[in-house]
Amino acid sequence: MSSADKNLSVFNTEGLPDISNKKFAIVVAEWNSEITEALYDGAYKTLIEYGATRQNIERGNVPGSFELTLGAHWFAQREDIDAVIALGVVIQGETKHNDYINHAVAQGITNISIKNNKPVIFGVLTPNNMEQAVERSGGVHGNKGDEAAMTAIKMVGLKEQVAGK
Ligand code: RBF
Repeated sequence: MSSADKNLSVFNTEGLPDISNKKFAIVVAEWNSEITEALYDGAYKTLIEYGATRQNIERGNVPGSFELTLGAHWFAQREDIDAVIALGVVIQGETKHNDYINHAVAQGITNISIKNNKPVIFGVLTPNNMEQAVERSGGVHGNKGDEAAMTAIKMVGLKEQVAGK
């Protein structure tokens, strides 16, 4: 399926790990908050739907997507946290900053994921306009927050598999 047709809320759920004792942190950018709140709702509900408990999901806010890296790093450094989900939206065309922000955050999230040896998920929408953002935050293309949460769950499972647990 091409990425343009993909529904972000439809996934293969075979072999998911037991996450009832796993801790998740969700870091949410406040910029474009009408979209990022919808991403958060999707991520939270997906974690709960697949077995996480409410007390094992923590939330932290950052002003904009650029700050997601450091916010996520602080959570990722905590030993009790198993995975971090970083949520933001940078609308291309609205700002020349988008390239810098997107690249910096993508690179930053990759770095802190490796540095902390745990999943840190890039749940940042990079749509061309607000309409596309709405379509991907609970609209016709599903919700990027759902997909980011499912990615976190799958990576937690893979880490256990590789560790032989
Ligand atoms: N943060 C976002 O999460 N999404 C954006 O689309 C976004 N656009 C920005 C455009 C400009 C011109 C500036 C200066 C900042 C933008 N930010 C955006 C905020 C950025 O991630 C960060 O919070 C600020 O740059 C910190 O001062």
